[in-house]
Amino acid sequence: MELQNMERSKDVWPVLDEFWDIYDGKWPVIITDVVDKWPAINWTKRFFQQNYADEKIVVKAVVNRKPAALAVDMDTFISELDTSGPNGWTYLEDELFIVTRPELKKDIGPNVYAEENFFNLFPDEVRPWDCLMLWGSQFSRSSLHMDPYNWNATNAVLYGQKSWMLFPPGQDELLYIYPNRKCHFPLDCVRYDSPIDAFVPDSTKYPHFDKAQYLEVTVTAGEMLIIPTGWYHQAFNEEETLAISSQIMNRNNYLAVLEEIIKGGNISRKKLPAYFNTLLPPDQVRNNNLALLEEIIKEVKLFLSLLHKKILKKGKEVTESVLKDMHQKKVLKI
Ligand SMILES: O=C(O)CCC(=O)C(=O)O
Repeated sequence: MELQNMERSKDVWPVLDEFWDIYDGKWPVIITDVVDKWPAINWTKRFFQQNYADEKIVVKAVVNRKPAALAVDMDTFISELDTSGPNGWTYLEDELFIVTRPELKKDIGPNVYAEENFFNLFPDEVRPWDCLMLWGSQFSRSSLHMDPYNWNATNAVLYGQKSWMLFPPGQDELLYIYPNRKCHFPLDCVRYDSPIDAFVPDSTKYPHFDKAQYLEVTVTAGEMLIIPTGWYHQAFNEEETLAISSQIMNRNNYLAVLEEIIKGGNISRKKLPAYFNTLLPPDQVRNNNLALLEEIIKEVKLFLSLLHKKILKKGKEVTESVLKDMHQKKVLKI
């Protein structure tokens, strides 16, 4: 059943609290007054061809019937973009391309809706990569999934247009979510994936899917979708589309994120002090109640200090090895 309540923000929100009260961590919203001011809005295919033709990027592919990530030259990827069809498409999904190039990173932002982000408190070794580059040919798409650590996601379209199916929380059975999957990250998490392509669902195989409630929207160049914690989502590129996604952990969803880190087996609940999780609910972190915000930040720091050194060591090793493999054009494990 399609839900009808999806909004684009007005030009400027009167106050940020209104965004936090109504949407953040609760309901998806399209923000129209942020991305059009980023220097990255001027990025073009030509710009990447002229400046990065020989650099390695990571594309999603299927190798020996298994999903894999393949490092190829930017030029090779660009030459494939125009050969896509409904049954074969190409999708650059690269977590490192932008963050490892300061001259590109500086073109992303500012973003007032993501300024409060406790992921910045995470140790470098396990902090989720920011600014995932998503450049897909027409017909390319993501899977139907919920994000790692259950963060709030932002997805900013620089050019092209992207359609979304967004499913409110609490519908795992209708979406046939695979049980007991892990991300296998150094800071591990539960993986929430559906086998269904929500844009062309197979109703014989997944007969209950059509009872699921969803929102469907199209986001165009210069707009940014914010997907709240707990919402399953799938994207479909209606035409060749370049987008940047990032993740947010803030006052409204930090407990959900910490819970996923516990569920990932990284920290035993028993290690946490008794007062953990007894903070006032997020509604009371309003009106610039800085003292309470400070308390939350202290809690998050304490939680992170309990991460075992082994996890940090593994995080460092994995990053180093991905960077090395990329330079050798290897098939990367995903
Ligand atoms: O833009 C896309 O293809 C989907 C991105 C997404 O869902 C994600 O980054 O989690």
